[in-house]
Amino acid sequence: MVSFIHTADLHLGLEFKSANFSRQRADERRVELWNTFERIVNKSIEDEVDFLLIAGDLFEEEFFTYKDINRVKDTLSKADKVNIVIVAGNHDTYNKKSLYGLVDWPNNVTVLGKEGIEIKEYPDLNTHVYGFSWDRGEIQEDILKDFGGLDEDRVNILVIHGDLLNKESKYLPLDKSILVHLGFDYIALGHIHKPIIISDKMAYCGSPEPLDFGETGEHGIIFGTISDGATSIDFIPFSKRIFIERPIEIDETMGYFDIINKIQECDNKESKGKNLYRIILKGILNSGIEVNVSDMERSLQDDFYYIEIVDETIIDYDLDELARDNRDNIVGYFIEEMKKKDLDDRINRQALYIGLEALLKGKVEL
Ligand SMILES: [Mn+2]
Repeated sequence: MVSFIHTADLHLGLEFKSANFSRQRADERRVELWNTFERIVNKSIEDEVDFLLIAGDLFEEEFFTYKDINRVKDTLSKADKVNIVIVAGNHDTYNKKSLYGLVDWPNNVTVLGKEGIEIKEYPDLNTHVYGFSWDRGEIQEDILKDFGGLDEDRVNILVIHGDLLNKESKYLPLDKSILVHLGFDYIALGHIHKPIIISDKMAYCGSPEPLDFGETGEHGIIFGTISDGATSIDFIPFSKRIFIERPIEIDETMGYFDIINKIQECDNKESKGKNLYRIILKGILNSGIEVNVSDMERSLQDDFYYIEIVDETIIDYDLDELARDNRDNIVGYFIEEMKKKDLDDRINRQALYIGLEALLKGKVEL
């Protein structure tokens, strides 16, 4: 039996500058990527797996330094009984300038496939591991077209970073049916950050630590075994935190603190203060209530590790009454004009309310 842990897309070194995080939260997240990487390596030691497969985007070359790659090396050196196979992805390309080439990797670590698909043989484990590393940020060619047959007396594993979901992708489009027919016992995929088990012989493990609100839900690693030609894999949640996007339904009877309370209830007890929340306010908002999302976020900061609020509510104006009361002024004309548009359309409705807001404020000041 051969056992393995499959990870990818750690993006070590990422600075989270594009996220809305505070400097402190961004720094913490960056440290947590490192911690999770170390936890994965430690797990591979504890579980005594034969292989740790890292399918690309281990680090962010834009931010990574020589000291950082040395830290990767030191971390991987600890797992000296684990065979570690790394392939490069589009964020950690392996070319002349690459940090991968500056390190004397320990015996247990192989960075595979610098010049096309490469094979590493592990005779003690009767296993052949194939890998392909990116040398540039975009690849569209069919790198598998000349791929020869496998030695079926061995366990065969492929580690590759590419896009199985989009045939037009600039990020190494991979054809699922072609991959299946190659006959590998397991294909360890990287690139898509959401974990996707494609079959028991092929999976995206996803990013073990999610990077933004595009990566909601559980994130982790894959543990697998191959024995007598049968592969068995399990997804293991492993991230320190998860991103949660939650819609909250508001109605016109709710006051400001009703809304605040409803938001506070989102973070349930056992993981309180741990996860990252995006709350989307939906429904009808009483026209007498001010919702200022940044003020709300600030007042809820102590209840959540991270919270951002998106206001998608519709203000509860009685349009007919407003129009009647303002028959002869600009407010009334504006409402009649806007009623000609499709007010079920969010943009139109938003325009109506923003306009009303401005006109009504103006009117009060008069
Ligand atoms: Mn990635």
